[in-house]
Amino acid sequence: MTGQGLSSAGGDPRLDGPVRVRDKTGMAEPPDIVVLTGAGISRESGLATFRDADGVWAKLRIEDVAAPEAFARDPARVHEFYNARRAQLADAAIAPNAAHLALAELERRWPGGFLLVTQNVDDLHERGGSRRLLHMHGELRRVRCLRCDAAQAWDAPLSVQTACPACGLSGGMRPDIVWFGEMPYHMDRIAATLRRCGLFIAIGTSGHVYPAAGFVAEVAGRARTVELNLEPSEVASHFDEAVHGKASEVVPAFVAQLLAQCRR
Ligand code: BV8
Repeated sequence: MTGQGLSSAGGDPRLDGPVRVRDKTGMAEPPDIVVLTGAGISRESGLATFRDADGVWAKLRIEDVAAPEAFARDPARVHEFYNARRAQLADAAIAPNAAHLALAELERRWPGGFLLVTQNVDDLHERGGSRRLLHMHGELRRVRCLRCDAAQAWDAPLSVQTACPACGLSGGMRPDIVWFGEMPYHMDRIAATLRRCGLFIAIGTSGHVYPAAGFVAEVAGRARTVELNLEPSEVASHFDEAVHGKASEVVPAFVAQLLAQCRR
């Protein structure tokens, strides 16, 4: 098979457009795949989900730690919440699981276009080998300065006293996370890719948070839609197919089945 990558304007290899491929027989192209992941894919790596019984929102209120108003009201509390999660992510015990690895293999071997959109702010997809990846809710290991808007990688604790390395001012450093009420990142690129996709796979997400939960409705009827989740999500009725089980089991099995089909 020969292919011709369509690189993105910015030249960022992680955002290369779909690889258009025709096999020797000129058979129809394999569908472009969009995968959406949520906290459930990282659960078996040791990171809590949000809405399970032992989840993050069982102990804390969104309004207190994951909204701009919370940060304006009590920045120290919000910094404490994200500093703890950033420190946990740095723990050697937290590592990509078989589901993360399977998605990276699918990206490498799928002959059609591929994009992984994650709601997760951890870096387990990158560490598992994924490259065509968009973090629509931001990243735990990045921070942004409200004074000069510079964003950068960051692994240390953050506080209101932290001075921005770019502008030198303190008091304005925040986690580079999309809070409730804020516009998610990369929405234009996600919308354009959803318009082209022929296979939409949602993994480990409750279908509770919008706009991510609305993606399946956008593609239903013109793309094959599959939900891989521990249990039916709140938008399960929009999916053509579902496989319920742990991500580390159902995702590798589904990826193996997909790759076997495209080899035929
Ligand atoms: C927006 C921060 C518009 C990062 C997150 C008022 C104003 C504006 C918007 C709204 C509003 N009221 C409501 C909205 C919309 C709002 C929303 O959807 N609210 C909900 C509560 C109803 N959305 C927003 O605010 C979004 N912004 O709409 O902006 C706008 C328009 C114009 C101009 C400006 C703005 C922003 C949404 C992003 C918010 N940030 N988090 C962080 O701290 O981590 S969202 C948060 O939920 C996380 O990012 C998380 O990823 C996301 C979704 O949760 P899930 O990933 O699905 O996790 P959950 O625990 O829910 O489910 C886990 C699933 O896994 C379960 O189904 C479980 O069964 C399964 N599972 C468990 N274990 C396993 C498993 N599956 C497989 N294997 C396993 N082992």
